[in-house]
Amino acid sequence: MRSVHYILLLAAMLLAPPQAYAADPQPGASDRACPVCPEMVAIPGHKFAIGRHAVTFAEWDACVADGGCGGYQPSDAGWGRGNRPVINVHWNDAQTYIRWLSEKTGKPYRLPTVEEWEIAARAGTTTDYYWGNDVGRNHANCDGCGSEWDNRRTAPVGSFRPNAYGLYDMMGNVWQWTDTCWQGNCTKRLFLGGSWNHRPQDMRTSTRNWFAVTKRMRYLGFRVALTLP
Ligand SMILES: [Ca+2]
Repeated sequence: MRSVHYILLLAAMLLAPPQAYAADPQPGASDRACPVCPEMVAIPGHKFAIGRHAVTFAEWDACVADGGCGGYQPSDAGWGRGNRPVINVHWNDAQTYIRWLSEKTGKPYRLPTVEEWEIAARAGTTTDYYWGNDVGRNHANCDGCGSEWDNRRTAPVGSFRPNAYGLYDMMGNVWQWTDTCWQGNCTKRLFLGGSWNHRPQDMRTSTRNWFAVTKRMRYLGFRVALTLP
């Protein structure tokens, strides 16, 4: 079944007309500003787009190879780079990537606010998880999600079904930094989404966590946002 789904998905991707929101953003339209730039999805009813996936090691390493990101090469904890979400990046590290991406493309990339992140994660749902109120089995990667990566390591991005906006891994896999300061103190920033190493309930958007902007963890990454005209 999995391979049939994959082939159908591949066919749909190949046959679908290219969509670009550059001139007139349509909700759900996606765009990639450069070959190594994150694919961005326009959120319906709002003037922002957000990454379809968390920023990957491949995307981070492209920044480093291009002379950006302060030359910092985060450890992958021995799990592999490529299509896995970048980890061991603190909030200030994320800003170096965003600076590089914005300069490279001339577009105003940034981290999403917690409010934007929640809107994107919920995708119009009011349930605890975007797939329902029950964590179920194999909807995400967390400590108790029923995936092969549970409580062991990150999964390659896009290993689970996306939410209704076509966003992958908005719950589980890695927590994701936001732009929002902790109680007005901007030396700490909020992050959401839970991780491979945390309980199912931590993936709920009502769970907001925070760290100092200099804290690097192997369960914490980020996803970029983009203000649309
Ligand atoms: Ca754990």
